[in-house]
Amino acid sequence: MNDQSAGTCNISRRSFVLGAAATAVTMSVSGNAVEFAFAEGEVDTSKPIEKRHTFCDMCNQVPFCGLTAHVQDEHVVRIESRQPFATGPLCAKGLASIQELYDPERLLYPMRRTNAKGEAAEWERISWDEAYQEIAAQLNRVKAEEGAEKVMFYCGDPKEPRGPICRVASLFGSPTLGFESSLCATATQMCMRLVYGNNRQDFGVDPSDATNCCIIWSLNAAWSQPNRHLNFMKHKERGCKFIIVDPRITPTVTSLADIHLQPRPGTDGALALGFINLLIQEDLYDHDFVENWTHGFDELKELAAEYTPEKVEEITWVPAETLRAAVEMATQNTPTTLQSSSAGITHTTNAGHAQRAVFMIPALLGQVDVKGGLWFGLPALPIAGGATGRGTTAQFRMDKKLTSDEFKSRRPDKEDFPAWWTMNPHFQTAKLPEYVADGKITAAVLVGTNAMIWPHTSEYQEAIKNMDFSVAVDYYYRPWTHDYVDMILPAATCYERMAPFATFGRTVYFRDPVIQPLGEAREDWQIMLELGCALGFEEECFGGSVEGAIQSVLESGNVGITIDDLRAGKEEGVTIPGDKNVEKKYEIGKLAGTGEPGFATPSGKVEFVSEVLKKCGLEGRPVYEEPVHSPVTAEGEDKGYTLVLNSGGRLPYYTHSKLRDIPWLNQFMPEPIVRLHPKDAKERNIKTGDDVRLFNHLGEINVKAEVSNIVLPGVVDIFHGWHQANINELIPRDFDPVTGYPPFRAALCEVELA
Ligand SMILES: Nc1nc2c(c(=O)[nH]1)N[C@H]1C(S)=C(S)[C@@H](COP(=O)(O)OP(=O)(O)OC[C@H]3O[C@@H](n4cnc5c(=O)[nH]c(N)nc54)[C@H](O)[C@@H]3O)O[C@H]1N2
Ligand SMILES: Nc1nc2c(c(=O)[nH]1)N[C@H]1C(S)=C(S)[C@@H](COP(=O)(O)OP(=O)(O)OC[C@H]3O[C@@H](n4cnc5c(=O)[nH]c(N)nc54)[C@H](O)[C@@H]3O)O[C@H]1N2
Ligand SMILES: [Mo]
Repeated sequence: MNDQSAGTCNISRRSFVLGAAATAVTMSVSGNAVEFAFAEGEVDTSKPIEKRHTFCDMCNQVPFCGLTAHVQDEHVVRIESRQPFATGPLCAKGLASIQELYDPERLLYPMRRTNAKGEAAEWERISWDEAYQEIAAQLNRVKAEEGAEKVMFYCGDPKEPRGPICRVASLFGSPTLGFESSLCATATQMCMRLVYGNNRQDFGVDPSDATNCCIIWSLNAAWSQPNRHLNFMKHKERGCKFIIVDPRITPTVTSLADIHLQPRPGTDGALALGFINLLIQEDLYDHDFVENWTHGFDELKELAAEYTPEKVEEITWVPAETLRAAVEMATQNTPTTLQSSSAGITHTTNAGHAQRAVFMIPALLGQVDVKGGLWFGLPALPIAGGATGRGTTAQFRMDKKLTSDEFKSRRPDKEDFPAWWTMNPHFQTAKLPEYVADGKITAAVLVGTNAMIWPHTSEYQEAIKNMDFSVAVDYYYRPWTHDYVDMILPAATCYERMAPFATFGRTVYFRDPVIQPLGEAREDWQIMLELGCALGFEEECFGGSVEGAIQSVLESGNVGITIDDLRAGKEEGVTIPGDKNVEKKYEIGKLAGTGEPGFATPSGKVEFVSEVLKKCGLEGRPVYEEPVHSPVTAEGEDKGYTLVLNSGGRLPYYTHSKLRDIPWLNQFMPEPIVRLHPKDAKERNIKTGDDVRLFNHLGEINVKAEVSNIVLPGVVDIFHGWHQANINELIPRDFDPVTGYPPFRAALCEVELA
């Protein structure tokens, strides 16, 4: 029996779901479709089959890829890419989603823990009514005795439930609203806002037909968003040049790169300053733009001057000549755009400054808000919701309250991460262990949460274990987390839910559930709305009705469409007319939000020196700092590990801690693998297929070795989220002061034969 002290995970007990989802099945794949029969043999085509649409939920780009299900007798018997639809085709994960829907390991009933935390968890099935009553009683008790802010409302990677989570947290009165985005997209978005004042260009801008050069700085869409990669390929074939900055030789590099800058992980800040320095020293920057529309140029110039190509080579391992060639390519082939990502650069302790330095490049190139360059979109539809509330509006989420200083002042991250606190409606969860230890958080609602995503996971497990009460909502039992909670609720998958709708630009697609939820699973929106009712907000939560909530979103968004219009437009989507986009909106007062020319930053200009950061007591210039701290133990011993631990580079068939048990996907990488360069492998006498120990001062895991030149000598590459080998146990809890991000991509470790 497992003693369930923090840092452990008992995977042998994964099969305890109270009731299997479906009986045995057979499957066949044809083209981009998958067929799935319930009895032995083929689907019975003599019986009526109805096509119904949904959006795939196998990764976190939700609701995003269109999926069409063929339904017979209320069973999904075949799935295929939805057409016509804004995105597609489905990837391997999407095609395997049918195996998740009918996975016998799915959670299907609410369950309550019957023994003390710290012992191996035992569970009993309870009714939804019992569950809601107990959760409401516990949360209302904490609110009455200690204050509403001590209840954390948290949502992990799933993006779809975030709107109603915001609403319920706000109604309940807790500003302690957390998202997995505090390790993901938010840092990049913050940096974009710090430099340009808004996020209309998100993480950068993909190439359009006008683009002649595209810099992709740390994005591997070939594996993380394959249908987006198809678009990059289209521009490559047209003749657009590509500069790719990535420490690995990914399929994005091999299929697109004219120039590959391959830095030591975590050194992007120095590389970007080197790029900037060359633009300035060789007088390749746009003088007009810099003079009229930027703030802090002289300070940037002085800072960057230290980063000569030779010094940059020393720090980053990128040859001086390759950097020079990249600068030449970017300046000789305008319009030039730049696209970055939600991970990669920001997973280091220098995240905020490094990502800002990268984003300053298009401004120096004079490529701001021009077609083919860093072209700013129009404001999103009010019902689009953004990452914090897909398919909702600011009114629905109650953003006014969530973003007010008065409400936020009760948030625990205020002192630790002042820039984050200033800019975001959700708190930086990095110091959750400290907040629980200090009694600042004592209860939690954890939707789609896996503690494995956090650095040095055991401290977060311990925190969840030490809360007075916590309830999780998930598809599966995740031992790393659920071993430490008091209650688990079963969530309905994308085949079984209605909300939210999907928005692409001005086009909105709606779905009705494809089939009824299996067992007693319920959709996340319904769970949050019903919980809101149980907490005393019956009217504000529409009596628990998802349709009522969607109707309210549409009304508050004031976009002139109803739920009936969306239903009627289910095939082609409903397109809402909008304004025409024009170039250089900053010149005509269409960007700053005040009607004045300029940008929505404190200086009204593109900020090379951030006034927001300075006001928060932080460095305003994009200074570079070494990301890799020598791992000194608590006792002061320097272990001298030299291999750079680069963890989390996406794999095409897994999403974070998910999908390892989906047979069609698991075949591609059945066990965790660490990739090492042949030179490092040889020095350690390691061959492909060997069992190895990967370790540092924080812990160790056992994995298989793969000798590969995907990485440079001195770097190892490993995916996160393996239950049996959680790499995050080895990631130190050192946090970037601007964003609060940990060094997932640039810790240190050693590898040896097991
Ligand atoms: N070492 C390392 N660690 C990382 C990263 C890295 O690159 N390296 N990346 C970080 C990043 S960018 C991210 S986004 C995080 C992601 O990390 P997580 O948020 O943990 O992501 P997942 O494992 O995809 O999902 C979490 C849980 O949500 C459940 N779930 C999935 N969909 C739904 C749903 O619709 N409803 C409900 N209720 N539950 C659902 C899953 O079953 C799972 O248990 O990991 C971070 N951690
Ligand atoms: N199949 C699949 N798709 C996913 C996900 C998944 O888990 N599985 N997760 C989704 C999520 S939550 C996210 S955030 C996105 C992320 O999407 P991407 O950013 O495309 O994904 P990654 O592979 O994490 O990182 C991109 C590249 O950054 C490189 N990189 C690593 N360290 C550094 C560094 O220090 N500097 C630079 N310049 N580059 C570095 C990696 O080698 C990698 O090739 O993917 C999404 N899509
Ligand atoms: Mo992410």
